[in-house]
Amino acid sequence: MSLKIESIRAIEILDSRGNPTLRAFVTLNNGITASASVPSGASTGENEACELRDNDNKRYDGKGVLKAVSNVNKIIAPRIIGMDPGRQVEIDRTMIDLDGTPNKTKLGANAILGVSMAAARTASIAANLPLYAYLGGPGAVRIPVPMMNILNGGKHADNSVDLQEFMVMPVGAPSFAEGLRYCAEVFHTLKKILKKKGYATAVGDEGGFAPDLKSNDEACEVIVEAIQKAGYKPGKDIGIALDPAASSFFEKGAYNLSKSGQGKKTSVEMTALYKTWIDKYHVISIEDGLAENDWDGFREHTAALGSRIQIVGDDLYVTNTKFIARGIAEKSTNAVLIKLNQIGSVTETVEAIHLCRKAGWGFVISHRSGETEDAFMADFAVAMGGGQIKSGSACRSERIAKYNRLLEIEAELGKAAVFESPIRQ
Ligand code: 2PG
Ligand code: MG
Repeated sequence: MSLKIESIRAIEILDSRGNPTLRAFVTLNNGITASASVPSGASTGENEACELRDNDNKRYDGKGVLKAVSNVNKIIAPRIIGMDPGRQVEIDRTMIDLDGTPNKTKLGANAILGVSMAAARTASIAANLPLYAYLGGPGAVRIPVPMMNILNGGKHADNSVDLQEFMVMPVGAPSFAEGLRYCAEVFHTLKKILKKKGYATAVGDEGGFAPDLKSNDEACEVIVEAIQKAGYKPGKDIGIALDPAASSFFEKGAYNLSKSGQGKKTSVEMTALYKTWIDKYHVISIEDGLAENDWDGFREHTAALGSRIQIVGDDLYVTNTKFIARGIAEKSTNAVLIKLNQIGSVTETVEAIHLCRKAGWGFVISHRSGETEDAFMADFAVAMGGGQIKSGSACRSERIAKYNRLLEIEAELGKAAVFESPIRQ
């Protein structure tokens, strides 16, 4: 019996913020069924593929996804049913063509990606392979170093910190399991330090603490203190990664650090500020240090800092080969943040990664601030072998689901597993 997709359906579910998102199910003619759920961002890049929402204010404040669900059930399903589940590129191209718009505005990237991921997962089960091995082949043995977000600010928290994410990377750990332990211990130590200083220890959207610190500097200081108090060497065992998400505080041509009261800065001044943090706090990676349209600023930013640390583009590229190609030509960064739902299909995400590899650039597989319990991206990170994953804090099950899946994969691979940080200080 040749394998064929027999049915496809979608439902509306909730993400980690309690907002609707889409889950798609793909069933084969041999009875195998698998599903996949689509995440959702808050600090979204303006060029991201369209997350189709109903805009019906009577439901979920307009955020319902019933149109996208219906697009899966009524438009995508009839075209994909009958196809071989192993032909991922063909499945994805069919949906992209069916949509026919540059940013998937007709069917919705949420509709297309849900089916794309569910098809891959169903095919992996049919092939009797774990998802990472199905997508990455026998060479998929590299477990990524986590970029663990332990302090939240910016659009992800109501506090006085402008920068969105302060993360720790266990670059000196011998394995993923040990690295995760390092990070979780730092997270718990940080909680004690914040408590002692009289700060709140409630968490933000990605599970990092969201205290009302006095400044962005203080955020770095308490993290370095937490690394040391947990028994690790900053820079050697654990480095700091930042995602300022600078588009969210770029206003009228200036970087406005208004939450912390540090005032307005030019891109050159921002780069100078980052340099002081690299020198003082063992910062080894900065993502979206400047705004998404500041291509000139990024060139200078990377020329100034790129030989010392990893410079990652997120909103700048939105996982889109068109923008990544421009970045490579202009030396805008030296790494790319990869989010499946920014572009809207597994095939196009893999294409974005190919481009990074060709340029010798790093890439980081990333979650969104609105997530689900689906750990697809953990398998995807191992399959792509880039050695880095960003999946939030050591708290909130939608974040932990990815880390736990990586623990499972590392254990399954046993001696074959490789854990090697692509960046060090
Ligand atoms: C980011 C992401 C994930 P969001 O900016 O990198 O951390 O946030 O999903 O809100 O875009
Ligand atoms: Mg980002």
